[in-house]
Amino acid sequence: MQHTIYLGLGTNIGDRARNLSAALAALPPAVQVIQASPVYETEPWGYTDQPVFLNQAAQAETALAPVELLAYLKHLETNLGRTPTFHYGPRLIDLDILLYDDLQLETPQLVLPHPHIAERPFVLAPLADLAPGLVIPGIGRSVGELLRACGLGGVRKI
Ligand code: PH2
Ligand code: MG
Ligand code: MG
Repeated sequence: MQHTIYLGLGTNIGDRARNLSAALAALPPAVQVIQASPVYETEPWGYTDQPVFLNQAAQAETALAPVELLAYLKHLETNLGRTPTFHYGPRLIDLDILLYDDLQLETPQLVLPHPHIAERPFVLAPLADLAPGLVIPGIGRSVGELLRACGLGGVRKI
């Protein structure tokens, strides 16, 4: 059975545009991309003393279960050249599961929807380009509403 997912992509090391396109190209066949958002340049959030990011969102379909999808994305990050840094630190590529159908899940490994989805303009802005009316499970507000509430501070479409 196919599931609809939304992924958040982020990068702030190396050839950032190339990292995003390499990640999208590497997702199939297990993850089929339906649409990818425009790319945003975004100020670092959480830990600010690091280079600016490029962020993007993608809508995709997969038959993988949530924890399988997480393992697949981690494996892909490593294959694309990501090496471990510190919490919120610089990364060559970050592939986060933002939404998985309308699933709400809380395990030590994985929380869905993504726990910070409602407060991060670098996630909401590209997501709003794909699905402004999508209501976030557990929050009950649409992506567009959440983006208006948190504002576009620190993000610009490139
Ligand atoms: N990812 C982080 C921490 N901070 N800031 C921006 N602008 N974009 C990110 O993707 C990002 C971040 C941890 O995943
Ligand atoms: Mg992340
Ligand atoms: Mg991540």
